[in-house]
Amino acid sequence: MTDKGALKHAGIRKWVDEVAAMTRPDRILFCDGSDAERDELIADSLATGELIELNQQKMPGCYLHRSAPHDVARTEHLTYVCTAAKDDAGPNNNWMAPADAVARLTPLFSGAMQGRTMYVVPFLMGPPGSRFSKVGVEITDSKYVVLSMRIMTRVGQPALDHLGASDDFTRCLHSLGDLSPDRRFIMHFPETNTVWSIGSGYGGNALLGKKCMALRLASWLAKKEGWLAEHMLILGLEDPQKRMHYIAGAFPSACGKTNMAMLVPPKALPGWKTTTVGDDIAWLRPGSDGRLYAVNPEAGFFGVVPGTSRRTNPTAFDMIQRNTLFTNVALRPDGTPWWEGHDDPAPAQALDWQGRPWTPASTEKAAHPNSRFTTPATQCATLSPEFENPEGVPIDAIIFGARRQRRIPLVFEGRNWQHGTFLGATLSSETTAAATGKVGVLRRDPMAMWPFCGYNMGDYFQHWLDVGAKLARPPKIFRVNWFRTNESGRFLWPGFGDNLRVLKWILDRCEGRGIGVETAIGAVPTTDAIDRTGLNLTDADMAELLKVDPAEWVEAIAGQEELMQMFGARMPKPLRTEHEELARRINSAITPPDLVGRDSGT
Ligand code: GTP
Ligand code: SPV
Ligand code: MN
Repeated sequence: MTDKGALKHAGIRKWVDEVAAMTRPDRILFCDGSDAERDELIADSLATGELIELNQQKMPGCYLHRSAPHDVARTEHLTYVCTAAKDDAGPNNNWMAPADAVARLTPLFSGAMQGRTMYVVPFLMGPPGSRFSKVGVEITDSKYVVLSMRIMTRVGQPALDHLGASDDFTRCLHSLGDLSPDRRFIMHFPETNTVWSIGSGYGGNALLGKKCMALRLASWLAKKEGWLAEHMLILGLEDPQKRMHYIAGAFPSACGKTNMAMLVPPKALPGWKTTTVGDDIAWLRPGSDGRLYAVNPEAGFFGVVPGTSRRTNPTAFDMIQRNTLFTNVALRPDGTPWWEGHDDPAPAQALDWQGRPWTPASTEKAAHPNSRFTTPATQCATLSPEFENPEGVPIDAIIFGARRQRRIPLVFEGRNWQHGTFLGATLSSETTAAATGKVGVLRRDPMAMWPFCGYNMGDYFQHWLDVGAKLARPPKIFRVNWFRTNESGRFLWPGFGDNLRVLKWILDRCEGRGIGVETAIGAVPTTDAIDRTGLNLTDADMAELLKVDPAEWVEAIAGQEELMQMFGARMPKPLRTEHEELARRINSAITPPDLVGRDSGT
């Protein structure tokens, strides 16, 4: 970390000067990504209380950060896409005219860094040397953001090397402001490749390389350039015959991407091996061989802590024992973190995520439900050898998953790319703590991208169809649901490592094996098509997991009609056709043709 003098790039210097004139920091520091810089940032953060040291004997390099109590998740109602034409942002985004957004935020940024240090963080999204990688520069007044960006992206020289003399970098301006939700905005300007974020120090609101750049702005760019920026994990699975298969999976926030990306195969299915390429974002491009290739633009994992345990996700649990930032977890007297779903029982006493005394008798959670870990990808024991492959990995199957207590079977298969795109476009999920607002409310979340698509989603659906048309060997597309419950609210499916059993069926189907029955919604496995070796799951539960009840789908079709109308003329015709086709199939499943025949005959 050096004074701004070390900053050679003219375009960055010019922009830093402009921002400094507005925000008036006491000092400007330029981040180089070095270990010395990390030590200095940590020492300063410990001194100010922005970090709390965890037990360094048990968890070396681990620290706790407590965010402001009203700043614990993404705030979608304060997130805008600012395009010249409102229709380009679409009904899926809050919109403000670019000039109005600048006028609204300039007073908030003016003098916002007085008494503070401004950090200039050049970062690279994507592997060094890849023609697909993109450079951003984040200006921030938060040390926690700098420390997090150093884990989540490639900071310093790799970014400057990639940029060279070019001025083509995303301008990411961030200030904590006063952390008040009343003066918080996350503004995207895709037409000028810029993000302005103020008033939050948390996650996707503040680590601007992630959702703001690598999804919202990247999706806009991807539309122009013929690729896809998606909210997807990338998993490599080696089968017992030692063949590698890659699966990309889109699940809404806190619906299982990190866990699937690090899945530990069940003992009863020997010979399977997991390799992790990414847990949150995939940049996908058609390759010259007609296949779809995926790159993970991130360098770390910003994962949900609650529920992470040796039992559910041993790979993640081991990965976060060192060099990890914990945000909003509980603190035990021995200086180690704790959270709901930890293997250890609740401690007799602890400090909760806000630093208040907590005991098992407390009615509130010890860790915030959206508490997170920030860990370098290199600490993941299953990290793929292809993690930094500049061309990415070829995708065999795409799966769309969501949190659905009812109606949606454990797995089913789309008939082709167009039908698969329809399955993604009609995804809905029960809301989670990853964004502010009520939890457990069913909402539309097409492709798990509703909060992250930086342009009109009608155009985005068309873009999916266009990309598919360029693929001679498109991935097969599936829907999954790990979260179906029985009447008493218990999850029917064991989930986690056992999800491999479903992935195995998916890969079988990709190779023309695997038994499925055609239903109105797509091909569903028969009850014995999913390998249940060593699993204590009754035939009745399996049947319930795979059940397609046409009567339940009538309501779904009505909901899809709303989606069609919301996008009006921008909804691609082929997806309307798929919607009508589903309605027709469900109708005839409810009223079988032979019944109609008999009725009319009497
Ligand atoms: P973001 O980082 O917000 O995008 O989330 P994510 O999709 O990576 O979700 P993650 O894997 O972190 O899972 C979120 C929560 O769902 C955690 O509490 C997990 O324990 C739980 N979860 C994940 N997979 C499963 C599963 O297969 N079954 C069940 N029952 N719960 C799961
Ligand atoms: C999500 O909400 O999907 C996340 C966490 O991955 S955040 O970076 O805050 O968006
Ligand atoms: Mn996410």
